[in-house]
Parts: sequence; C-alpha cells; structure tokens
Amino acid sequence: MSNYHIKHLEEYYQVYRKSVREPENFWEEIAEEHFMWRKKWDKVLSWDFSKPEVKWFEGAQLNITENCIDRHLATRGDKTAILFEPNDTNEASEKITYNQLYERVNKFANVLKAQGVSKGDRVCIYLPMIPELAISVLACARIGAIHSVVFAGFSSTALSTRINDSECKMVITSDGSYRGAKTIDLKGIVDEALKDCPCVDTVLVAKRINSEITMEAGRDKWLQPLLDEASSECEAEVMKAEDPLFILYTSGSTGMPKGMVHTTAGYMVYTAYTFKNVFQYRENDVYWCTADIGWITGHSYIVYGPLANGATTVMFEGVPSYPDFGRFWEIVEKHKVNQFYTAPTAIRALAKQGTELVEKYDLSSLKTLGSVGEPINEEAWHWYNDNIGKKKSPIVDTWWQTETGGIMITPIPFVTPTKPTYATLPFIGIQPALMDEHGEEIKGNQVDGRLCVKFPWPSMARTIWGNHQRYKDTYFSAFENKYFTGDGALRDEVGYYRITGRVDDVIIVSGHNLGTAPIEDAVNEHPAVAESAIVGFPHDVKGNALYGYVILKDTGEGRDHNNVRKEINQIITEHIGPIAKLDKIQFTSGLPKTRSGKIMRRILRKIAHKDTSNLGDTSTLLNPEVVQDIMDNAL
Ligand code: 6R9
Repeated sequence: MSNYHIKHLEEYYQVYRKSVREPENFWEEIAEEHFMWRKKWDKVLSWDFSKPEVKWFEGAQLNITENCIDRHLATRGDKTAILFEPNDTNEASEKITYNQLYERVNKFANVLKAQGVSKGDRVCIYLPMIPELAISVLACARIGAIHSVVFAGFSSTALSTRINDSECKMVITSDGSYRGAKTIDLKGIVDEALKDCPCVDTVLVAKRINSEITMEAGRDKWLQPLLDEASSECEAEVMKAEDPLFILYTSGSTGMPKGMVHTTAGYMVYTAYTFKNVFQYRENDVYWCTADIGWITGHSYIVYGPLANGATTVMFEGVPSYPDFGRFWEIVEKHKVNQFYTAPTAIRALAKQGTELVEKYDLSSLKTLGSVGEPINEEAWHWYNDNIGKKKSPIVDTWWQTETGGIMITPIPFVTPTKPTYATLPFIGIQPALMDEHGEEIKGNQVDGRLCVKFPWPSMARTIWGNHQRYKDTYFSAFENKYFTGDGALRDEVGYYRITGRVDDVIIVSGHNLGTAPIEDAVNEHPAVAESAIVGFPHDVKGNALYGYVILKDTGEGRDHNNVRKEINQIITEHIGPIAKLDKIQFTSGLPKTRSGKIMRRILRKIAHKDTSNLGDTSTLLNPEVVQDIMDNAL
C-alpha cells in the first residue's frame, strides 16, 4: 500500500518530493495499485501548457462506476454507501448499501439508455439533494453520458443557458424540493427554462414532494415506473482515460458561465487519493460533506472520492437552520459522523447562534473537520476548532477550485500542524508558484503574489466546453507555462500558504462564486437603469456581500428608490438566482472611469469597504469629481 495513505509529516515530505521529482512514476504506482482498469495506459502523462493540452493515463480504459461500486461488492456489499438524511426530521433516514447502489445505478442507467441516451450525450441534472441525484450522476457515468449538474437553486434563465451551452438532450429533475420549511417548484422552473431549449427531448421527473405539476406529453416522464421495469444489470461502458466524465459550470469574470470539462481516469485517481488522505478516512468511518452535489465539492467529495474508497458518505437534503440551528450537530450525533466537511459561511452562521445548540449534542465521534469554498477567517476558525472539534479534531482548510477537480493546498490531519486561516502545504503532486506582476516567479518565503500551478495534476479540467480558446485565455495566458488560479496567496516563513482571495472580478458570496458581469447584465435589464457596477464588501456571515452602484436613466427624481431596489433584486433572482441578490444598492450620477472607459472597481470596492482614507491614484480618471459624490452618498 505504498504511498497511498500518508500517516506522518516525514512521510508527507518524502512522498511529496517523490511526486515532484518523478511525477509519472509516482502517479503510475497510485493508479496501478488502487483502481480497477479494463486496460492499462500506454503513457502516464503528456502535456503542453501553451496549447494547453494535458493527458493522463492515455490509452487506459475503465469505467469509474466499476471503481466506485462494482469492485466493492465482494467485500463491502452490505456496507452503507450513501446515508441519506432528509430535510424533515420526522422522515426516516435511508441507508443505501453498495449492493443496493449497484442495483439502483444499473436500473437508472438502463432507463437512460431506453430513453435514447448514449455515450457522449449530455444530460442535465437539476435535482435537490436526494439519492436520485447521486444515482443519476453515476448512471450517466455508467453508460458514458456526460452529466452536467446544475445546482437546484439556480433560476430558469441560468438553467436554460447551461442546458443550451452544452446541448443537453435530457433533463432529470423532480416535482419539487424541500428546503427547510419551504417547498420549491423545481419542475415549474424546468418548464420555464425549456421554453428556450430546443435541444431537450426528454425530461425525467422524480417524485419528491407530491405536488401537482404539469407533464408535457411526449416529453415528460415519471421516473419511478420506468425504474420499476428496468433491469438491474447494465454493462458498464468502457471509457477511454480522457473521455469527458462531466461538465460543471462555474462563473467567470465576464459573460457566460464556463462549462469546465473533467475527464475520467485522472479525475478518479486524484479525487480518490485526496479523499483518503485529506480526511484520513478509515474503513467504517462515517463521512459527511454538507455541500450540494450541484457544486464541485459535492461531485468530488460526496460522490466520486468517497465511493472510490468504499466509504460511507452522508447526503443531507436540508439546511443548517431547520428545524433549528442545531440540525448539523443533531445529524453528527445521530450518525456518529467522523469527518465533517463544510464551508466558512455555514460556520459563521452557526457561530452567531452561540453554543447552546452545540452543547446539546454528543460530537465525540468527530475526528477531522474540513473547510472549503472561501478563506476562513480567524474567528470562525477558532469557533469551529473550540466548539465543534473541542480542540482535538484538526481542521483541514482545503483550497481548490471547480477547475482543479480536487483539493490542492491543505493540511493532512494528524500529519500537518495546522495554523488558523492557512491552507498550509501543497498536496502531493501539486507544484504551486507565486507570481509577481511582471510575470516572474517569486521564490523564497514570506512573500505574496498571484497563485499559479506550474505542473499538471491528474484532476485538472481539460477545457471549457465548446470554447478551448477561452480556457487558454482565462487560465494559461496570464503567466507563461503556468495555470493561473485567479487567487492571490502568501507564503509564510515556513512555506505555509494562505489564500488571500480573488484577484479578478469573481466575488465569493457564501462560498458561491459569482461573476460581476452577469449580475451587472441582469441589473441593466431594469428599464430605468442606465449602467451599473457590482463589487463585494465584507459581511459577517456570507464572507462577502454584493454592493451595487447604479446609474438611473433619468435623475430618478420622483421614483421610489426602494421599489427600484426590489425590482432590481427580482430581476437578479430571475436571471441568476437569489444567491446573487444585492445587499446594498446605491444610486449614483456616475461611475469612476478610466480614459479607456473601464470602470475603476478598485475605488468602488474601497468605498463599499468604508476604507476611503487612501483611494490611490485617481488622476487617470476621466471623471474624478464623481468619486466625492459617491463617497458622500455611500451606504
Ligand atoms: C472548491 C471550490 C473556487 C474559489 C477559489 C478561492 C475560493 C475555495 C478556499 C478558497 C480560501 C479556501 N476558495 N476554497 N479560498 N481558502 N480553503 O470552492 O470551488 O466553487 O470553484 O471556488 O473559492 O477563491 O478560487 P469553486
């Protein structure tokens, strides 16, 4: 079991050095010993960041579901694979064993085939956190269809944009979803989206809330009767290592969301290997990641990584505040959760509630705590460490991205000494670099710069669906021969990394990446709006909240500004989703612009941060007078 499971710091350094000196040998050994291949590779790695082109395990053949399910049946058939915890505390939790998962995935895969889906077709999955979500993801992978999961909190416009971009032929959804005390009409949102999606010919509908919905004849089909009739054996499609496994959209700084394409073999190897080490998962542990499968965290660390290790992975349908703010801890106690992985925004929201609801529950099963999605501030780190981990469960602050597929910079629990707010050390095989503004790598410690990666790793995204040029421009053009992350970072005196936040126009709100451009586009749709600029400002629960500067077409005299604010947020909700709503909207007569017409967001950001003592150089502005006016009326 060489190198697969790292248990002390010396070993980390030793394995890390090997992974950097002989990356191909290193990954070959991991791939060889821990996975099931239909055919082994001819070449471990070929790469060229100038194209960019990266291939891992070329020539290999496999099916990821055989690795996540079939191979466990002999030894773990009756072990719980997925532990489903419903929104409502009165509904029983459901344990799906590996045997049952095999059967359900195979049945679902046969339904997909019967409905005309075949290898390479794109299938959009728009489901709440119910077992069908994980099962449909795996069913696609079983037959080689490319899944594109869209988070079920996105609006109909956001959904149709994503469906059309990758020309999905099928949508899998449910009648509705539960979210705390509310129900959401998911099918209605799908119906609305599909008015603009000629590529979709079939909609499969899972029953969850038993609501009255309309079914369009010929297009919409109830899932359950089809599953009931399907065979529970479906031969796994033999996939090539570099065949696409899925598309997952992430926000860019401009316009259209980017459909990041992940491929099969490298993604599997890296997510499995990181899962094992970053969570120090041991057989019979119960692991829980609170993310939604609509995000990369859920893909890699609810579904693929855990199942590839034969783990028990919890899927929670609800929200941390329902029926009260003790829900997470109630679930930890109930299922004796050993590894708990969540986001700083959730920690801050829970910390606000005090510790009474924490103390009510027995959290002694916890061994490792994880954090992901945004920088974790010192206060939240300590609250998590003191009250949830009781100072004995290490916190793994894991930095990574949709684009990286798996965790990149992180402590290994019980191995790497942690340091609040630091993601600490690169994971095995990851070669980070900090770059200065002249494109030079900054060597040594106690430095900061733009975070890049200078060598390929197995789970990196290979392209943007339908737009390889954009992939190159976004990630491989800022710095020669390096992958640019869009984040800033510092490296301390011992070589630990701390991520300082985005250096582009992406704002992370409650852990969700939001591009400013699409929100501005939405705001500008309001008939009274002439122009707008969105920036982030610090928020004690969400991390960042959105501040909009809006110029109205007329002076706005006589208009009810609060009504306009409401309407703007309504439009944003329709176009993107409620997560992108603006917390503050300031009406202004102008926006600070450079002579080339670019909005100087740096100034707007400072004003939103209430940090106006040093606005920096404003002399290059076309309209410097507007700055004072904006400051005087800041919210
Ligand atoms: C996995 C995920 C990616 C962006 C990333 C960075 C921020 C994620 C972080 C973190 C500081 C951490 N981010 N984890 N920042 N510390 N531990 O979140 O993917 O949704 O694509 O977001 O999130 O800014 O660039 P994704």
